[in-house]
Amino acid sequence: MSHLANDLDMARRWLADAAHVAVLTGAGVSAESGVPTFRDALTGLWAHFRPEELATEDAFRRDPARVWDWYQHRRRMLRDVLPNAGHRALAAFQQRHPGRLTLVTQNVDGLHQRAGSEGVLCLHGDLFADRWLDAARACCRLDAAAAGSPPHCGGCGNLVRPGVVWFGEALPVAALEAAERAAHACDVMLVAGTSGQVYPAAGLAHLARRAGAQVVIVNPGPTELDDTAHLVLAGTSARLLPELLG
Ligand code: BJW
Repeated sequence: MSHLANDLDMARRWLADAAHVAVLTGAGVSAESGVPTFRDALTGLWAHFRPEELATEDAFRRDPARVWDWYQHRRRMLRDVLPNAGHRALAAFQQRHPGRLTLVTQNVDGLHQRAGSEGVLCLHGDLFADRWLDAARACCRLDAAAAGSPPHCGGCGNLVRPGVVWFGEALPVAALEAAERAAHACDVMLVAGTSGQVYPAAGLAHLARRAGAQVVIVNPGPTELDDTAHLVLAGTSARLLPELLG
């Protein structure tokens, strides 16, 4: 039996025995749907920017059109993609084992939900949601925003921004607290398709490990969390998640 087959076997046994499984996903789980990972999304026109230069409030205030156009480009790209076998395996496991799996995602693409996963804890927001940059005044109505790049309030000029969590912004409290509870309570934490560079999301793997869970990584490349894991399964999520959870 190969090294990977042995490790897969062990992870499958841990999952079979686990009363509660927490899963943390990142952009890599959508790669096989044709969605570039977060760091790979910086191609073409945007290739010379670092993520921190686009995904921050400062960047948006400095050049709203540039940042808005980057998000519109990503929204358009997502219209034509479908969930892949990795998303589907997670949703199917949850359906077969109600209450046993909590899915926490850093992704903003909605593909887990479209695959049928329920109660997804979205730590970094929703790419398709809009909200106001500054506190909404009486004149600010999203359904009546004046067209533009970005759209704006015709009354006061407030700008529309994507409903995602940028660097330096707080994560949604309820989702983060529920994710921390799941990481603390799980027997196995599966970490799939994330570079593990961004906190507090990456901290969930450390939390789970400290609380006694087996931590299993699924990723074709090295991650910042490899040293925290009991098992690192080198492979893609569309291939390995169905094998682990099927
Ligand atoms: C495959 C694959 C295949 C390829 N199958 N895998 C502690 C220490 C140091 C710094 C900090 C800290 N705590 C907080 C910080 C600061 C900061 C941070 O973490 N900075 C680091 C860069 C150092 N964190 C924050 O600012 C967070 N906020 C915060 O802490 O607030 C505090 C606060 C409290 C109270 C009031 C105010 C403030 C917010 C972080 C928000 C992150 N937002 C983004 C953008 C979302 C919107 C958008 O999409 O545009 O979220 S950044 C970006 O990174 C995005 C992602 O969700 C996130 C993670 O990226 P991910 O998913 O890991 O993607 P990649 O591209 O990095 O990796 C892809 C992986 O897939 C790779 O490993 C590939 O190998 C793999 N892969 N193909 C499986 N087929």
